[in-house]
Amino acid sequence: MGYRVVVAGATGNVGREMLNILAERQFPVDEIAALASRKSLGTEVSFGDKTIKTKDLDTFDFTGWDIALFAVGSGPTKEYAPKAAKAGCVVIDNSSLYRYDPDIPLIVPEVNPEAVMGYAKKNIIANPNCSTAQMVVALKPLHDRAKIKRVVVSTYQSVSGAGKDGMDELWDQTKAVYNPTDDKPAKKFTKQIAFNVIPHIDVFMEDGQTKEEWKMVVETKKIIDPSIKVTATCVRVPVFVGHSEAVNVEFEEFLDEDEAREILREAPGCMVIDKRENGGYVTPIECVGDFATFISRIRQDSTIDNGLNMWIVSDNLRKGAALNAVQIAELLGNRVLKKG
Ligand code: 2RA
Repeated sequence: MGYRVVVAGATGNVGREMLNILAERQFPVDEIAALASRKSLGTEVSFGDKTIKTKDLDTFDFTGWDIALFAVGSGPTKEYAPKAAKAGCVVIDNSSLYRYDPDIPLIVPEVNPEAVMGYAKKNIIANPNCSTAQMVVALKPLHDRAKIKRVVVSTYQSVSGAGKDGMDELWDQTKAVYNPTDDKPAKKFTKQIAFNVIPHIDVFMEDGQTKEEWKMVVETKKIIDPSIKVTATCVRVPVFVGHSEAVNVEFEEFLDEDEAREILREAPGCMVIDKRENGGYVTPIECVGDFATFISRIRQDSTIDNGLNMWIVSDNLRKGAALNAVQIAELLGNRVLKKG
């Protein structure tokens, strides 16, 4: 006995990965429905070795369906997620719409699985921002050992975080550098992204942070511990898939780099690749398609008493979005919606 599962936003980067990962992890699916906007109606998407035609999100009846993975952005989520939840279908939403609602759990299964029990308040669970998810997977086991006081993070975020349009823009601009006649002005990003980096993701806020940076602060507090101070600089880089983060952590007590490395080696969802030699670290191109959160460059920060530096890399479409959502569905299945 399995579940009747819906993927809303099935033709987008994240929606397609949700279908791939449901199949790869052999999630117990009795029936699958792939939903898209009217303009993508009928588009065929893959689910394992099957091909399924998308149905219209606008007219879909969620009654009798168990779980709906949403990857449609905040606007359509606001319109359709409550409809699904009211019909008794548990929504796992990848947009930022519900992440900061105190009545809706924000979950990274390796970090705060117990929060899944809070789903019933609104029948909705929120998936964190991609840049937050990979970071908290690495931080939680260290926090449990030496209590984190402060985190300073700089991100190097791939263009796939901005969707297919972001990937197309990098591709087109890169070609145009060699074929000026192909030149296309920046549209998705504020400046040229090919051979460039842009210190601006999402909108600017009153205090000079961008909303992407604010998300990392607020979500880390909600997922791990509200006492942790976080400051972030989020940067878009000319990489197709894979977010990287340079993370500096200050603890309440001293944590030796070797002990930290051993803790991370044993931690759920983490893969430590950390040798002080050529190539002894992970780069984003190597994480694509993998489930793991990779940690490299673990070293003491000798400028403060209890500090560590590290490099964290993960596939932003997987652990940063689709994989985390499927893992929440697994958690729901194992702890709440037991079947069969
Ligand atoms: C980005 N984290 O990378 C945002 C949304 N996926 O653009």
